[in-house]
Amino acid sequence: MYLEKINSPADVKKLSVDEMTALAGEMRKALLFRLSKHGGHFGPNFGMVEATIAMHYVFESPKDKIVFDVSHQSYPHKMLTGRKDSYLDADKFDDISGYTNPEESEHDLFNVGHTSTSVSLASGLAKARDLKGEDGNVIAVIGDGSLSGGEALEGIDFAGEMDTNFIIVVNDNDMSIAENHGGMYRNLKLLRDTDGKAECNLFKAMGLDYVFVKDGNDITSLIKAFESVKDS
Ligand SMILES: Cc1ncc(C[n+]2csc(CCOP(=O)(O)OP(=O)(O)O)c2C)c(N)n1
Repeated sequence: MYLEKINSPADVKKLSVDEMTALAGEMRKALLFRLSKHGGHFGPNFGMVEATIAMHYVFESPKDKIVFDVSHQSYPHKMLTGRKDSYLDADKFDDISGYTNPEESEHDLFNVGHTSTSVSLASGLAKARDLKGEDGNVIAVIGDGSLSGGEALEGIDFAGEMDTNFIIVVNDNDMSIAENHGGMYRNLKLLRDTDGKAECNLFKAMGLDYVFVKDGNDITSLIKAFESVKDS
């Protein structure tokens, strides 16, 4: 079993793509084990398994800072950052919370549970890094449902003129707690339908560079995309 041997992101970096694919299967089993007995967020975490493996393969957390929106999709991240036992051993279920928590790990940046927070929080980290003359990547992870919240839009607006390393990973799974509403979602659909090639692109219009990944569960294309934006 690969998951049993993962104590930090350094252990993920030693794996081949085939091994990471096997690890993803083990992580889903562990998620199902914990969630079916203990409760928690199923869909958001099942959807983020490969993306989280790829992020920890490419980036150097905790120097590189990953900020999760809501943080209800951070369970795969917890598994890969020293907390796997709380998904493998029922006696350890209560050692961790269902959201990111800086008291649990140096890989968790904020205590959050609200939507639409990650881009603004992460833009503050990026600003602080630059003011202190430090380097490292700052990555905000946000879902399509949370993207239309006011605080997310403020963050994107701010990011568009920061002109510094700042990466926003939009997990557009066309799923939210309720149906998405608003003009933004027409553009997200257009981008999905055109493999990200549509001329009308709300991210580019806000001043950001844009990389499209069609299959968000394909480790190879996720690694390629993250490597293309790392240190940019
Ligand atoms: C301010 C606020 N409003 C509502 C919620 C309830 N809530 C939790 S997750 C979520 C939306 C999740 O959808 P999305 O951002 O697309 O993420 P996904 O679960 O698809 O990964 C909502 C509305 C919340 N946590 N905070």
